[in-house]
Amino acid sequence: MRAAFDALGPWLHEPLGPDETEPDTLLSASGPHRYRAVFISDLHLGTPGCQAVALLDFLKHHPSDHLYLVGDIVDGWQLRRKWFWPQTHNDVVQKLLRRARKGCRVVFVPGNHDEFARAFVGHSFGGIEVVADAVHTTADGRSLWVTHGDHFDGVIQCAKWLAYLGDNLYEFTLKLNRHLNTLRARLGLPYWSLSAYLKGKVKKALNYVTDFEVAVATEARRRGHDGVVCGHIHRAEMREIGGTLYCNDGDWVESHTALVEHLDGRLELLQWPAVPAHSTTSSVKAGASA
Ligand SMILES: [Mn+2]
Repeated sequence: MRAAFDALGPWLHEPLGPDETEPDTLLSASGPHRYRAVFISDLHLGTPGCQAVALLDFLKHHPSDHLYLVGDIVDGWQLRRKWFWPQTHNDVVQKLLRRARKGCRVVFVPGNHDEFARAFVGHSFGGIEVVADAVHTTADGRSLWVTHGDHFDGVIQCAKWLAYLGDNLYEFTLKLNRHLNTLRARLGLPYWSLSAYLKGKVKKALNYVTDFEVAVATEARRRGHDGVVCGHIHRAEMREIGGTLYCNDGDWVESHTALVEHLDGRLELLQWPAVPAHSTTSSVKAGASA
């Protein structure tokens, strides 16, 4: 571990200069694979949890035409409580600015932890556009709605109340079940568990992640898009929900995950190692592309 850390030394401690500590060959055919778009979120810069070193390494190896920063990039909530800003976090910001300067379209969609940036929607900082939400059209013509996703917390809070009511309803069904089966017994019918039937449904209603995913995908469809790219819940995922493509690009606190679009429009979830191994990225799971 120590050796790996020492090996990183040179570029850990040497700030990425304004000009170009990285050779431009990185962008040539012999360099790393080039992507059409990269989506990352939940970096939480300004907190000790942010895996800035792994992120710098990932960015270096994934040049792209578009880069979407899908919210919770800088953790304003934590910074207000306790200032934490090491050199590596500066390096990330410099890297993002440099990428914009080099012709990559960098779009920043603020999240709840960097909601201070929502006051600057419509402006741009050093070429980084700040927008409330975005629409990305893939090379194969799919329309993806790009949003952080925290606005759906309210919807899910409502869903929790419904689930709570559902729970009380469950108590009621237990009673109803007893009466129902007394009646069924009198009629000579076998026992049937209404409560067991409903229990599964209530359990499902209590599943926050599922609620979030369904709520976001439903709104994307309502807005007329083929899919959605979001973050917020720190859970990378890509799957169809009711005919809408739901993509969550994960986070850079625990999972080091990103969503990428290949030049042909194919989308893929990538997981990058915590300690840079300078190897190829691995898919989060087999077949996690669409
Ligand atoms: Mn968030």
